[in-house]
Amino acid sequence: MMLKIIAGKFPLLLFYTLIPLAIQQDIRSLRISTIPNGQFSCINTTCLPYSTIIVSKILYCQTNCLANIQCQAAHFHRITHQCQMFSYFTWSSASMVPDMNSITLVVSDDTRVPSIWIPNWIYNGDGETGPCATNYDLVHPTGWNYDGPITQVQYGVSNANQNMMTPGPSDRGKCHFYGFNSTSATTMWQIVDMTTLIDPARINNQIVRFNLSAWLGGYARDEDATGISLTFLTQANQTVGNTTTLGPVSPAGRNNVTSLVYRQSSGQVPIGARLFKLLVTVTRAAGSTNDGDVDNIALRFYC
Ligand SMILES: [Ca+2]
Ligand SMILES: [Ca+2]
Repeated sequence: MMLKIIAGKFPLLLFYTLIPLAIQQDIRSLRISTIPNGQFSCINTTCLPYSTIIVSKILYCQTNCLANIQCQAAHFHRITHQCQMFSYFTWSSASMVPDMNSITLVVSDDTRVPSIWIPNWIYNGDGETGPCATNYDLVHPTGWNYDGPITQVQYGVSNANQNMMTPGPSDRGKCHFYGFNSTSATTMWQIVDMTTLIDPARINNQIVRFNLSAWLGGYARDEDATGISLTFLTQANQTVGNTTTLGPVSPAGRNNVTSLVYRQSSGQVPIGARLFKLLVTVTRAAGSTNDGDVDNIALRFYC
């Protein structure tokens, strides 16, 4: 008999606390997958919790779910501290809705194929790794390939549009990316081999899905804008499947206000895909500076 938590950070005490629960109920070996910043919703069926309780921390949401054999999944909300427990959950019947205040917990037994959920496959998607410009200077984004002067810049830098008060993500951190002084478009990209953690057979069985999200924006009525594209590649670097895009967000798309707005898209990883290319393009259309901005770029896989 064994009980494991395969993701998330939990005190070692939890391991010992939960073993008696497993023994007492003589349940099978269990594991809990934690899905940060995501709330599941059912695609084709009514999806209501069988029980909702208020707990002070996520740990208690986990223990309540594990203590009840009926509980297949739970959803913990960081603000309301609501712990909703569900008696029915399958990956094929659920879709994951990004919500930075939510954590989804999924219980499965060890005999099942483990689910995949990697928190974020984009390195430094939030601009918080490595240096960022504290003045109107060029600082290339850490961990990204780039073409042109795309810059990792601190919120609040004069001439760099976004600050801590402009509309955008609440978890914006200190820095974001923007186009700086490029005369036309400037880009940054990452190419990542998915098979380091995802079995290619699961991709070819069409059970691996993705969710791509980012906060895109710009300056007032300035038409400079940022767009993102996600392309899947074969082992031979040939494009496979459709390209998924976010943005670019026009001034009208952000109500002509200097801001970052949330965009996301989900889909299925196509058969034959082994790598992905995530490309960010910041395009100057007006004025002397390239005022397209982006922060919190995230790509997640699940099945
Ligand atoms: Ca950031
Ligand atoms: Ca401009």
